[in-house]
Amino acid sequence: DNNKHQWYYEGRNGWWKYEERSNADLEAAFTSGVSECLLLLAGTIYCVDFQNMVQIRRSDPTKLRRVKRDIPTFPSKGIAGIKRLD
Ligand code: V3L
Repeated sequence: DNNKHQWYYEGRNGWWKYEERSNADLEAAFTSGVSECLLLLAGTIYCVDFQNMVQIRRSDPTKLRRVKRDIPTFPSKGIAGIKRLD
């Protein structure tokens, strides 16, 4: 089931949800057992490393964020940089 889990990346003081397409790609890759997943986000390539649970910018590996896989109701800042309205 692809809607039981949500992937999150770390922001300054909380977690952002990945947008739907990236979330589906991450979930498919993770459940297939591969060690990483490449994402193209607004023209920038990122690698999500499932061993270390980090997202790394390919062109600058110092740009690293923690990622997590959790339930969809885990508190988040919003989706892919779009702030949650509350
Ligand atoms: N999905 C969407 N945008 C991303 C992602 C992603 N998985 N990864 C990086 N970016 P870096 P606060 C984030 C954006 O890691 O206030 C948030 O989505 C990233 O956006 O250095 O710190 C917010 O829009 C950043 O703008 O390669 O919580 C913004 O940061 C840019 O790519 C501020 O969030 C460079 O990220």
